[in-house]
Amino acid sequence: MRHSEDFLEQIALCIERGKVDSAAAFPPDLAGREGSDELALRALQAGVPPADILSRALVPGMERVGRKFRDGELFLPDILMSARAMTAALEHLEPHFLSGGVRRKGRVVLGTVEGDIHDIGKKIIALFLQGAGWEVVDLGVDVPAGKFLEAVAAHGARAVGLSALLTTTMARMEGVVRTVKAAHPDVLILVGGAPVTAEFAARIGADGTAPDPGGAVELLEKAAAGGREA
Ligand code: B12
Repeated sequence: MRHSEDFLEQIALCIERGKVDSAAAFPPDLAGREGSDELALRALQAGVPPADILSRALVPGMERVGRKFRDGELFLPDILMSARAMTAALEHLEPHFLSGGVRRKGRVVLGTVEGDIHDIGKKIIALFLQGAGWEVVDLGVDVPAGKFLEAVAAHGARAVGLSALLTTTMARMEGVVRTVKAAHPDVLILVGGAPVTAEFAARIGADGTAPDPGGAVELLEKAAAGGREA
C-alpha cells in the first residue's frame, strides 16, 4: 500500500513540476530523474489502479498547478510543461479505460469550444465515457459551433459534450447549444469545465453539467434513459 502511495505522490509531483520524462531537461533540479511518463507506466505495472492514478495523482497534481498559477508562483511556460506531463501519463492510462467495444451505448461528440485550447479535462471525460461503454468522437480544441453540428450528423451522435475553461469562451456554449438543438432537438448536450455551473447550464438550454468525470457518466446515462433533469 505504501508503495502505491509513493507512486501517486511522485506522479503528482511530476505534474506539479512539469517533469515529463527522464530525458527532459526541465525542471533543472530534477534532471535525470523519472518523469510522469515512466512513473505512470511503472505504477500500472506494479498494480496501482488506473482510476487512482487519475483521481489521486494527476488531477490533484494539476489542482496544485492551478493554485500556484493563481497565486503567481507559476507562469504559462510552467503550466505548459505540467500539461505535457499530464498528457504523457494519460496516454498510458487510456487503454485501461477502454471497455473493449462490445456494448456500445451510442456516440458522444466531445470538444472544447471555439477560442479555448484547454483539453485536459475533456480528455479525462472522454476516458471515463469510453470506459462506461460510450463511443467518443473527440473533435479536439477550439471547435466552432458548425463543426459540432457537422459531427453530430456525420456520426449519428446521441449526445454532445462541450468543455470550456475560460469565462469568455464559456459564453460560446450557448451558441453551440442553439445550433445543435435547432437541427437535432433530441441530441443531449452536456456542458462542463471549471467555470460552468448547473445554473448556467440550465440557462443556456443544455441538458446538464457535472464537475467531475464520474458525474458526467452518471448524468449522461440518466439523461439518455429519459430523465433529462440531471
Ligand atoms: C493547464 C492550464 C492551461 C494550459 C492548458 C493545456 C491543455 N492542454 O489543456 C495552457 C498553458 C495552454 C493554458 C492557457 C491559458 N490559460 Co489556462 N489554465 C490551466 C489550469 C492551470 C489547469 C486546467 C486543467 O487542466 N485542470 C485539470 C482538469 C482535470 O480539470 P478541468 O479542466 O476543470 O476538467 C474537469 C471538470 O471541469 C470537468 N469537465 C471539463 N470539461 C467537461 C466537459 C463536460 C461535458 C463535463 C460534463 C465536465 C467537464 O471534468 C474534468 C475532469 O474532472 C487552469 C487553472 C484551473 N484551476 O483550472 C488555468 C486557467 C483555466 N487558465 C486561465 C487562463 C487565463 C489562460 C490563458 C488565457 C492565459 C494567457 N494569459 O494566455 C490561456 C488561454 C488559452 C486559450 N485560448 O484557451 C484561467 C482562466 C480564467 C477565467 N476565469 O477565464 C485559469 C482558471 C487560471 C487562473 N486562475 O487564472 N492554461
